[in-house]
Amino acid sequence: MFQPPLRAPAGAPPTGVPSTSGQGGRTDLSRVVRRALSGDRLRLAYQPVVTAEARPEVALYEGFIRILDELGREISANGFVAAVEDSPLGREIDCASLRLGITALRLNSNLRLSINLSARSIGNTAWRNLLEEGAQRVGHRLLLEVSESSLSVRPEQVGRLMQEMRPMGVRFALDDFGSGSIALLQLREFGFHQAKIDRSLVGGIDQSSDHQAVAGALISVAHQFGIDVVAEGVETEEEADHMRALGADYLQGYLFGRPKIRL
Ligand code: G
Ligand code: MN
Repeated sequence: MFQPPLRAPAGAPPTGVPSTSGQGGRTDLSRVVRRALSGDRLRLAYQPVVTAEARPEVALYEGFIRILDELGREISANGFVAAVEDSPLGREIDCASLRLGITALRLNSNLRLSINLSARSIGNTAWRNLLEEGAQRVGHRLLLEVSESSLSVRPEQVGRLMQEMRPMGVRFALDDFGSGSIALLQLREFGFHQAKIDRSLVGGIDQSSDHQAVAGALISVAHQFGIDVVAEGVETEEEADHMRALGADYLQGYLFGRPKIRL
């Protein structure tokens, strides 16, 4: 079984995000992030993506960036990433995430890993250098996830990156598929390898014929284009069964495993 390279101290439960409310909330979060960067307290948490068979097997992992507080406890990423996304610190987090992912791939020759790409980092020289250097060694086991919203904001930059990285074997997934920002033809035009159906469609799909209709249509379009489909955010057996019946190729979500720093 694959072992990620960097470990969190054992037995440390996740903690909440420092407050973002009130004056100085953003500053507090920036300080937490800056200290974590300088103190080597950023980690990837790995969540399995499994085959949609009756006996699921892990096909790859998605890496989510996490920070540890001074006591080694995990802090949920959503708050701090959103708070610094537009600033230079956001680029540093993206670089750290990519560096950790590439290191994990280099140390584990069986590992396939997907990393979330922020469109804002595509033009960043440090990030780009890291990607090119890493892709030469482990590009064929790396998948980069581009969200629908990122694609709609910077389509030319994303398209160019995809073209330039493809010869090195790097593949691309469209994240949050079905959340609403793109035209379906773009799936084909950009040459995505994988489409990840948004959690908002998958959650409770067993109880909504509307969600079933939309997810079924998205899967059908992706398959017509020769693109694999992952259902994100699968939390119950009922959701998994429905996504299997609709033809999803892979399933991901708490039902199969939460993101973990240590596997
Ligand atoms: O945008 P993206 O799909 O990469 O976001 C993934 C986020 O969803 C991560 O923060 C991850 O921890 C979270 N996540 C992963 N699986 C599940 C799940 O089954 N349910 C919910 N609610 N969140 C999930
Ligand atoms: Mn993702």
